[in-house]
Amino acid sequence: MKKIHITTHANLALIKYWGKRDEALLLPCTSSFGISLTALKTTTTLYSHAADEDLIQLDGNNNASLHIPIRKFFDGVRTRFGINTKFSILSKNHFPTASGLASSASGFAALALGVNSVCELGLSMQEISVLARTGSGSAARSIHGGVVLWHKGQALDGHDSFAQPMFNASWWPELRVIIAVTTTQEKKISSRAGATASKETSSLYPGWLERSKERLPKIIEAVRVRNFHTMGQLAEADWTDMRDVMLDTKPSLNYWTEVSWAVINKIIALREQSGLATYITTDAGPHVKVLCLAPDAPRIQEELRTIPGVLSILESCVADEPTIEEEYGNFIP
Ligand code: 2P0
Repeated sequence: MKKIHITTHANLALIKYWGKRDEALLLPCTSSFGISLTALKTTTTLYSHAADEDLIQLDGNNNASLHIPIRKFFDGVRTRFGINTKFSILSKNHFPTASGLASSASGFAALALGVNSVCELGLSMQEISVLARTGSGSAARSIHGGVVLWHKGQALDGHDSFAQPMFNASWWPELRVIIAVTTTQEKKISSRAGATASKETSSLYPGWLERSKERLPKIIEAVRVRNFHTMGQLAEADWTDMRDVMLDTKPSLNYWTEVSWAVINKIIALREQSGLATYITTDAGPHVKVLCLAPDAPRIQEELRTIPGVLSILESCVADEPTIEEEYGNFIP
């Protein structure tokens, strides 16, 4: 029998995914673009067995409600590939989960890579990305390391909505993302519910879609020529647009806290007053992700440490490809 150990990383969007053209298949309204982060690592162990049900352990937390999307994902895999076995899954996020640090992205990416290997499905990376997407949209991006483009696709069945690797981890070794962690609490409104509400109720949503589409080729080019200012400006503009859509949603989605705003204001002040090359993005949560280049990282960390309420600071480079290790033996759940 084969047991698989997978290491994946969450992928931070610089051009965001927020809202779906198909809610069931998790097909996005926008293409998105992001970087895999070394600091947001997930390790997952997976094997198949003959027990009556899937056995799931997440960070030692056995809260059954967290297992529902995972069971649904494996039910989908069994139906689609005609598999009869159940699975044992042990997954650990080496960062705070469900609070806006993309734990579902690295988690479902690992499950898609893992099930392909355990069951020897022989899927291409494109097909693995599509499979990961059925667990959680952003997981489509996390099956790769480096810098990734997730095509929104056109097909109704979603086969062309997958992530494509654009630049590997060594493309831009000086690039850093510093994450100011501001809570260990889970967010009150999930990304899934929030994004649907934004699409349905925010009058700003269509405008953001248009601008996001225009920004995408520009940011790809900025990364290609390693133009940090252009990349940062485009990423921050896309975040600002998404943030305004979130705040304009009825009822308003306010994922940020006073501590988040203190961090954001500090970074903007550093840029405007000291000329520091640094930009901001956040996701559906209160943590703030600060983009910078390696020589400026110590100064930014130092400044963030002075802000009351910043719980920890994670410095990240662009992560390598996921790793998959095989172990053979007789595994009994
Ligand atoms: C992103 N986010 O592009 C965006 C930016 C949050 C803000 O992908 O419903 O957990 O499972 O497909 O992937 C979070 O959304 O949502 C997300 P589902 P997911 O990274």
